[in-house]
This record gives sequence, structure tokens and C-alpha cells, in this order.
Amino acid sequence: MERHGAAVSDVPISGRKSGMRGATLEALHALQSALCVSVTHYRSIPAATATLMIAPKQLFRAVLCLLPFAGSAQAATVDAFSACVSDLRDEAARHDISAPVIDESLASVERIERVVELDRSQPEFTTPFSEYLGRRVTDTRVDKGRELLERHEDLLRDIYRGYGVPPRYLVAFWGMETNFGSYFGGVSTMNALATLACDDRRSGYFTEQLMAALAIVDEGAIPADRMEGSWAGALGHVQFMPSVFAEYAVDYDDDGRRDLWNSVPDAMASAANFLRGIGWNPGWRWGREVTLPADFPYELSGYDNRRSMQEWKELGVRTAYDRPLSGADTEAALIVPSGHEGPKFLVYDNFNVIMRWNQSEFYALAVGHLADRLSGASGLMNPPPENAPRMTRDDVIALQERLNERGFDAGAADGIPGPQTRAAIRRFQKEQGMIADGYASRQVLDRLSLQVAENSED
Ligand SMILES: [Ca+2]
Repeated sequence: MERHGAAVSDVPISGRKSGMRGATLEALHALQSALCVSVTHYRSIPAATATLMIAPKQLFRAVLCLLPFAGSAQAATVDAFSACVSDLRDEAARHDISAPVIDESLASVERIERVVELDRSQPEFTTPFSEYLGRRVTDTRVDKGRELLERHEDLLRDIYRGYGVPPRYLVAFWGMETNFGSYFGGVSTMNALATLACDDRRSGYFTEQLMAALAIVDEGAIPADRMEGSWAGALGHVQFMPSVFAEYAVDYDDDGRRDLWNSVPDAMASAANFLRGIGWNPGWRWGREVTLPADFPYELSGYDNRRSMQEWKELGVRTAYDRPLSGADTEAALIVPSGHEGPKFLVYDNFNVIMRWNQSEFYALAVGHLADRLSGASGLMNPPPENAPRMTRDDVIALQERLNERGFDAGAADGIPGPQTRAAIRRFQKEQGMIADGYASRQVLDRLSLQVAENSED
């Protein structure tokens, strides 16, 4: 509550008003104290684990509710944040974080407004696969990655023996996450996580991440003031969230610290340990680019539509170099990220593992393709078309709403063409006799819009 008083005294007040404001502030203090007491009491019930995680958010919201009385929105925000941090300190103590580390990490922690903005921001346009891939798998990155594969050859081979993840994948993740350690994100992890733990949207999750981050400082991995990463709290070379760090980080260079900021051996072995932990299948590729016959039934595409290699072979799927697929006994899915005019990929179990690292098909395709490039492959045989008209978020929402109106069940109209939306598009395309590639294109939106217009004229 000290910071509250200090902040409000900066607001110029005079005469009778000061008395009124003083009385209001007293009431505000009383209410806030009551809230703090009740929340603290509630959180001391050990069984209420889920509630434990929500509490800072509730407190923050409760204090914000009093905002009109506080006179200055900024002061109230600062105050609500400091009350929330005080609550997080109690939480940290219950997590057995040592008192000096709690002090070192949270005494001067600050709320970063920009972090909240980024957490809420939604892109205006959907990013086409061509652009996504073009930005991430550049010739410069491929050259740098090949150089690093060579420089760390012994280390990476050693890790491969221990964990079963080939060097090219580890270097590909490294390149995707931080451009091989050239940029960790530049945001104080304590500030970022405290900000998000005290924000409404995902308070429980980020409180958990903050506790894990404090435990990492407590074990001596890195001092709090040198712990930096992304605005969302991802750490070091391979951008582990603190909870992933806690579970999977490895002290591979054996210096007594799991250091994912300054030790390449620790970072690479940790990535391998994580991949193994989430199911990496040694001896398998991630997937491959393929070619399809002209009359291919595209309604069989989609991440969830898994079939045996034998079935894909019978459907005429061949490698991008027009060779027969190996008849290996595995399941695969066919993905067409730019629609039927772009590249086609058959993806195996390890693709799902990459998706567990980051739940995005584009990301997983980029990691797989970059890994291929690092081991000498050239670019895609059938690169994605670059001139496809961009869909805005509003276009995709309109597309989803019209699919839903027509009973194709595209799911929530959130402006993101995810798996459910693409499956709905495939059903609509098939009904219309279009190529059922599930691609959220202008053509599909136009066809849907036309039909809505025709129906309304009936
Ligand atoms: Ca180490």
C-alpha cells in the first residue's frame, strides 16, 4: 500500500477537495485491505490449487473496479499491480522460493504496458505460407545454420547419441527461435511474467510460469536481473517457457548450472531432451514434400486425416523428385498450406512432435524444411505462389460466419483459418465441385458471398 500513497500524492490536490479525496482514499484503502485479506485467506487453502492461480487476477480486477474513486487511472493501475505483486511474493514463499531470491526478483519488478498490448494484439492480415516461410527460411539463415552444424559437429553428434534427435533439427529449432542465439527477446522475464500474471487474460498460466522462473533463479541458473527473453516469458537460445525449462533443461557442460543463455551445449541438449520427452521418434524424418496426381481427391488432405503410407501410395502420392514413396509402415497426413497450387507435404509422427513444441502447422513445416536445407537439400520443388490475394482477419471471419450459416461448422468465427475452418471449407468446396483443398481463399469467400446474396433474393 506504500506505493499507492506515493503515487497519489503526485496528483495535485487542493482545498476542500483534498479532504474529500483523503476520505475516499481511506475508504479505498479499507476496501483494498479487505480484499487482500480475503484473497490471502482463500489462497491459504492448500486444496484450492486452481483458485491459487486465479487469485492475483481477481485481486487486480477488484482493485481496478475501484478505479473511478482513485482519481488517476495510472495510479490505480500501478497500485493494483503492486498489490498483485505482493500477493505473488506470498505465493512464491509457498512455493519454497528462498526469501533473498523473492526479494532480488520481485522487489523492483515493473508492469510493462506494451506486454499487455502484445498479449491482446491480433494481426490485421492472415500471413500466407509463402511469406511465413520466406521470412524464416532465408539463404542467410541456411548458410549460418550449416556453419554452426559444422562448428558444433562433435557436440551435436554426442547429443544425437544420447537423445536420438539429429543435429539438423536442433540447429533448425535454434534458428527458428532466436536466429541461433542472436536475439533472446530483450525483455526482463520477471517484468514480463509479473505483468501477465497480474493481467486478467491468462493469469493462472503466467503465475505458474513466474513461479517456475523464480525456481530457476533459486537453483542458481542465472541471476534475476540477467534473466531475459521474449515478452511472453520464453527463455534463452531455444525460448523455453519456464515450466519447460524446469522439467527439461539439462546441464550438459557440467558446470553446475542449467544455463540456456550462455551455454550452447546446455541449450542444444535441453532442446533434444525436450523433443525426446514429448515423443521424438529416432530414425524418422519429419515429413517430406510430395507430388500428387492431377485428379487427386484433396478432401483427404488435412492434419487430422491420417492414413497409412500404403494408402497414400495407392492414391498416387510420390516424392517431390517424382520417385515412389518408401513403403515404410507408418501413418502420415497430407498438408497443403497454400492450397492445391502450392507445395504439398506428407507429414509423419515427428511433425506432431514439432507441433507440440509450437502449435502451428506453418511453424512445424518451417522447422522441417529448414532442417532439410541444413542437411543440403535445395528449396521447395514447388514453391508457394507469392501473388495470392491476402485475406484480412475480417475476411476470414466473414468466411467462417457464412460457412456456419450454411451448416458447414467452421467453429468460432475468430478470424484464424485453423483445422476446423479448413475442414469446413473442404466440405463446402466438395459440395460445390471445387478442388477441396481447404484453403481459405478469396475464391471460396466470393463463392459463399454470392450464394448468400442469391439466397436473400429468394
Ligand atoms: Ca551448464
